[in-house]
Amino acid sequence: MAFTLPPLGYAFDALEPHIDATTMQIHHDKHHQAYVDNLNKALAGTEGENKTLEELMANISKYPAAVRNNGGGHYNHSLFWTILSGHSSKPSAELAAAIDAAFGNLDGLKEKMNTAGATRFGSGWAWLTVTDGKLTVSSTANQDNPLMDIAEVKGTPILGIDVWEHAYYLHYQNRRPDYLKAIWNVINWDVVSANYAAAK
Ligand code: MN3
Repeated sequence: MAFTLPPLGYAFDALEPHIDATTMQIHHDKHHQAYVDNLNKALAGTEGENKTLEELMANISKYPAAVRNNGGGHYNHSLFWTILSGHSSKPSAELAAAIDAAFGNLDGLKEKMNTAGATRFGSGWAWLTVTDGKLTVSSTANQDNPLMDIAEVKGTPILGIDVWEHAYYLHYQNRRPDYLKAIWNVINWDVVSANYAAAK
C-alpha cells in the first residue's frame, strides 16, 4: 500500500529552454522521491497507512508534521509534473471563459499567479483553485496545498507552480520572477482544462 513515485511522463529535457533537464531530473528523481520515501516512513505502522493521499490532505491537522510536509510534497509534485508539457496548448473554451470572468483575460491570471508566487516568502506554491465553483488564486508555504484542512484558501487545485528554489535555481539563480514568467510557455492547458472540468 506504500506510495510510489509516478513517472515524469516526458523526457527531462522536454521543457528546455524554459526549465532545464538537470533541474527536472534532480527535482523528480531526488526531491520527489525523497517526499515519497519520507511519507511512507512517517506512515509506517499507523492508521494513515491505509488512507488515500486526498484523505490525508483533508485531515492533515490530525497528522504529524512529517506527514504534512512529505504528503503535501508528494501530492503537489504529482500534480506539477502533469500540468507541464513541451507541446503548446491553450485553455478549453470553458476554462477560458472562466478565466476571463475571474481575471479579465489569460494575462490577468498569469499576473495574479506570478504575484502570488513572487511574494510567497521562502518556499511554497502558487495555486489556481476551484473554490465553490469559482477560480481563485492563492499561495501556500512549504508543501501545504488547498486540499489541506489547514489551508487559508481551500478548494481543488487545478494548476500549481512550485516556487521552491530547487525548482529554478540552477538556471534562474535568484530570479524567481523570470522563472515564473517562463513557466507559462510550458503549461499543459489540456490537463489544466480537464482538471477544471472535473473540479467544478
Ligand atoms: Mn519541488
